[in-house]
Amino acid sequence: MIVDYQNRKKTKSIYLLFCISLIVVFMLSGCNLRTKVDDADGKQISPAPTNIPQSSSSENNTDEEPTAAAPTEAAVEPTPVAAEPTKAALEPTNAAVEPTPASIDPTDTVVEPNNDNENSDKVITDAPNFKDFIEINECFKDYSFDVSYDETLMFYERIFTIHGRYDMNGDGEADEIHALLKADYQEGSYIEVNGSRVVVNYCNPSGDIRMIDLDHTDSYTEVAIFDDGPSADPTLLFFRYDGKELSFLGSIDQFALMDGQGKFISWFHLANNFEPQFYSAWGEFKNGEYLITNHDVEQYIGKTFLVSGTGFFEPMDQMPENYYEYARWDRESAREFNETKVKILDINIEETDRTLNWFHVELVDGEKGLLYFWIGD
Ligand SMILES: [Ca+2]
Ligand SMILES: [Ca+2]
Repeated sequence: MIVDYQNRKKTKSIYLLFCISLIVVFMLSGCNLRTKVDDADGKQISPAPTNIPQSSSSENNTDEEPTAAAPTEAAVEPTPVAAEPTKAALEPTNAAVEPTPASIDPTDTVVEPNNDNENSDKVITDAPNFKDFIEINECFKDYSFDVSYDETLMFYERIFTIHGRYDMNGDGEADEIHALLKADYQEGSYIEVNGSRVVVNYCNPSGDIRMIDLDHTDSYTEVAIFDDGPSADPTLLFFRYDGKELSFLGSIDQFALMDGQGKFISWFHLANNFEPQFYSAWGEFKNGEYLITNHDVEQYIGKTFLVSGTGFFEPMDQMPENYYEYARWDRESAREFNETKVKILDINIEETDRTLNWFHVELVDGEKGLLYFWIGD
């Protein structure tokens, strides 16, 4: 009995010990599990919470280090990038051309999708956005030169003496501007800034002269001289002073558009009578010349536009190669358009002459013909 009792007591104690160790093991393993979860959070394995501090820290970094501009731009301007997916899609190669910025960026794992879009957007900014363009006539500075001339002389005999003071190179100091402009191609016209003179050789100045900022991304403000040209086809001559020398930048028709970032669209390269408007080339001033980049107009073929104004229409089923021979410019072929629906079937334009004026179109009643407009002589 005693043995039995002791054995049973022993079995009980073993069972008790077993239970206690089970509980201890269970508790320990529970603690371990919880520790693992905490560690996991601490080591940013969970995606949702870690991304927020990471991206905000990358923003802080970029604030301190302006060189890492990419993530900030992507973070600050997500909407414009998303709003223009077609542009990115139009030029997929561009994104591939510039892979380095994305790979250099240390935070690219967080902002990678935006970076791709942003790269495309960066490249797109090289080509102008048509919405940014306004008429040059609206861009002149609110500044008036002193202009004097002998009013008794006929307009073609006039000699304009011009003086102004304006900071042209952006160093904070006004520059002395003098000009002598002689009408109707008389010899001896010039413009001078702080003693640096440029002779204006072949010019029919109207006497109008203005200040204009052609590109707000540089410190210069340019002088624009109005040239009436030989037969009412006015142009603007641009001059820039760099702090040492005055130079002639080039000229463009007075009714051209500009984007304020050094890019222009000539009136001759605009579908002026079409709504929505489009263009065949844009240009920049480089080395005293107006250099243009062609813009694809094929994309407008097959589309319908609203046309307004006086045009000329020669009925014909096909666009002839010698279309110019069909242009009569007379009353018989003149037609008035007033937001008239016109479908473009073809556009005749050259690689080297981007004059946008010769359209083969279809009218609402099915009539097809050559449509063109008066663009001067
Ligand atoms: Ca100055
Ligand atoms: Ca400027």
